[in-house]
Amino acid sequence: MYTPQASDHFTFGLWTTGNRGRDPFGSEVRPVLSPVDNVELLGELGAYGVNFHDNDLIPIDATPSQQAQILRDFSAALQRTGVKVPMVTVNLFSEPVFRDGAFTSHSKAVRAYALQKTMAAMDVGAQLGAEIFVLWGGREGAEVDAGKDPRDGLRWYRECVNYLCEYVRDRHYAMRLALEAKPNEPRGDIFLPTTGAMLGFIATLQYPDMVGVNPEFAHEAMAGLNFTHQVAQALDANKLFHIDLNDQKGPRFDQDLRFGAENIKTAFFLVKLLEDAGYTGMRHFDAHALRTEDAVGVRACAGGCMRTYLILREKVKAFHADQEIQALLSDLSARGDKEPIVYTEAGAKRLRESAFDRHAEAERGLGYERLDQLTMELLLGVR
Ligand code: GLT
Ligand code: MN
Ligand code: MN
Repeated sequence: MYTPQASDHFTFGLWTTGNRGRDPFGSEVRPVLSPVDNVELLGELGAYGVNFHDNDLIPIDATPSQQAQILRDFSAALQRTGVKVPMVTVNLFSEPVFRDGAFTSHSKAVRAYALQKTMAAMDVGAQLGAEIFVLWGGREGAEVDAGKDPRDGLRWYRECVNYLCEYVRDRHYAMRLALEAKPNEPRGDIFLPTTGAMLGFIATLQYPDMVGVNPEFAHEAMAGLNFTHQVAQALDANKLFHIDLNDQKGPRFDQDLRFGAENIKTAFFLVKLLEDAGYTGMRHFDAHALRTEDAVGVRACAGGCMRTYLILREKVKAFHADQEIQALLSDLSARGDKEPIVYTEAGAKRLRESAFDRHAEAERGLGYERLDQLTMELLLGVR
């Protein structure tokens, strides 16, 4: 029951299962996992797909013939394992040239180079069938507000995203862009720090229909936000193009923990939201094994992400089938009819003249304590 199927659309990044455990205070603890071995691993674990940054697969200084050889080997591994490439992204954060931003750099030459690098990554993605291109602007931001008018940053950001949409259209790529927000790290303050901010920005673009969001659990938790609500807003706007699932212990450095490792109730309501909404996109786990782990721990992390998702999906079914929970919910929905509130002049006049007993309506409690306890008991396995 908890064995991943292709139809579950579980994906990982080369940078997640291939994460070597480096942190700002210590070097790598795990050996290199080649892209080909990584694909084999994901195939064995039952993942649907693999995602990567351009330089996770092709080193930045690779010659054209080296690139061709890497792509041949990688494609052969994909063929052998049946693993797909649903999403590709670009690394616009590691190179020193991007130290003050890529799309938001003061330097027009740097912005142009960022576009060049992104177009090349899009070409690779299109060749491998990727339909989503993620943009995570980790270096787009500031520590010092004297250095840049943030409005300039946003204007340059917009120019670049518009440019990339034009490129995708020109090339007839079946590719949509997904913007990933993060409040901070590596920058002191990253521009467009939350999914809600991204949604506002998307509305200002030239081709808003081509651009959506890739919310990450840990990133919204770093900002102290309710991830499920952020994702709900993205779904409501038809902008949930992709999702990064992991976990995080509150506002601190980005932990990218195994999905469900910390906030099990939020993870449950997130799975419920995705399943109830009929979300058909990829469920990407942007999680990596703890630095304490070896190759066995890497498997435990990736396998655990998928298994927890599937367990929670069963719990969602149990929630919908639980008579006591459903009785409380129907009691809530019985408090008013489902007709939308629509303005008419006559209706507004009637409403203005009608009497409303605000005390009577405010008397009854909502029953949320009981509902939450029942949810907890269901999650804890005693229901
Ligand atoms: C980086 C970041 C992730 C993003 C990746 C995509 S890169 O690992 O921390 O959240 O999803 O660029
Ligand atoms: Mn992410
Ligand atoms: Mn993260």
